[in-house]
Amino acid sequence: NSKQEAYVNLELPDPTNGEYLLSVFHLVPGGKFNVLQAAAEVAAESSTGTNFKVNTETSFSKTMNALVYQIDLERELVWIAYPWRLFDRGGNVQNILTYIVGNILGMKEVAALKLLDVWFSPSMLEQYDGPSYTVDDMRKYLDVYERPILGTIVKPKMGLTSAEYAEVCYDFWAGGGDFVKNDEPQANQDFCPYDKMVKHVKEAMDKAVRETGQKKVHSFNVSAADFDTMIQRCEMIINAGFEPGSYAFLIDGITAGWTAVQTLRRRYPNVFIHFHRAAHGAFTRPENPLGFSVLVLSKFARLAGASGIHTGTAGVGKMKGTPEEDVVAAHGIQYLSSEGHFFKQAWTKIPETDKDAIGLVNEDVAHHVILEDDSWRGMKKCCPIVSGGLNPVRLKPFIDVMGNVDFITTMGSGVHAHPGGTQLGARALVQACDAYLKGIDIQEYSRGHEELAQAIEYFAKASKDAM
Ligand code: RUB
Ligand code: MG
Repeated sequence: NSKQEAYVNLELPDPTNGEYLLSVFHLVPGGKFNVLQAAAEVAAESSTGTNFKVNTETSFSKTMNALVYQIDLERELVWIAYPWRLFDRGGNVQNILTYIVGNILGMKEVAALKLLDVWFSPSMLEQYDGPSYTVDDMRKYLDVYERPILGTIVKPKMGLTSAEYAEVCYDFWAGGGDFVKNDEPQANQDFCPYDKMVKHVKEAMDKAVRETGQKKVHSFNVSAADFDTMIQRCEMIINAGFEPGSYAFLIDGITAGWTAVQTLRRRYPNVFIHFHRAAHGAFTRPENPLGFSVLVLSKFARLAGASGIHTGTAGVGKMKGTPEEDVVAAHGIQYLSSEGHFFKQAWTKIPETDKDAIGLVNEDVAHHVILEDDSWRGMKKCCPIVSGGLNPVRLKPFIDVMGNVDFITTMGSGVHAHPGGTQLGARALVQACDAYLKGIDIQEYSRGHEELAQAIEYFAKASKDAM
């Protein structure tokens, strides 16, 4: 049929020639459609088309058609190439998602449609910001290297006054922790006004820095109803006198939106932009047949310029997640080159003038390792933030599945549920990390480290009770 003629080309000569954003979907057709028909409908609706062929097409508009270029019937997979000239100029991530995970997720023609992986061509990467301030900058500020950055989320999630909130921050920092984040709903509640929260956190941080001689970071939720309020929150933090480097801006990127993420990245290139992802489960959970993967979400966060995004605990914590999903996503955003579920993505920005010189213009680059170590011209890394039901006992098991320590971890209950309170909870976390670094089993290390011993007893028992 004409839909298939226009939107399917199983002989597309070179999908990696730089003109396309490539994608892989898991697709199960709905109703009476076969895979190819459903795939053609998906390609049409997510690029130039609609359900009927329209008379207003032009010869140019047809060159913007997305093309189904590969199908695997057994695995129910469909590969689609999107000419990236479709997308809004100016590095707009929101616009891409409007196409490729837009109307198509609601179409009758599909019973299952999940975007599993995407590949950005080097020429496309050049158009997007990527991160500016990275975890490496945060490490420099904190003077913390070769171990995870140890953080907490203040709990209870809501209900503390600004002074009580700041006291919890102080306790965590005084106990040796590096990083505190607002829980994502923390905003301007009547019982905890934003301006007072900021002021008290500043005092708590100053005190903790004075007493410990260590730098500390606080990540403030700046998500808000509108642009002006979001910016006011950022400015309030900056004007409260915090040292540059000691504050991050947290944006709940799915509920607040990609425009908010990119606004922060562009306005505040010298601030760590912390992407929290509340609601992602609606799209990412494997049992949901519709949506997109954690890897796809994470890759777009990097493209948009988030300094870090939550990537999940790979099943070690309380959220559903697996190493296949969460660790692949974490590696996908922290390295310059990584194997995704289907595509190898090399995150290299190639200056216009160099392209010919290194012969990448029309070459198949998807399977090449391009200038891997040449990080100065690569798109900068985006830091995995690992959180959700972790506690000191689970630090090492997580590092083992992650395979590296280049991440920020935030443990809420894992710190504040410690029988001795937040400060001892922080010490237990630091001790668990020390034990890992020294290669000593935490059980053994806990002899002589009282706070860790208490944490082991409490959290081991608590997780047994929860079984
Ligand atoms: C975790 C928490 C975060 C979740 C989000 O608190 O408040 O919002 O980590 O999940 P706690 P994810 O440490 O007490 O469980 O990181 O998977 O997006
Ligand atoms: Mg939270």
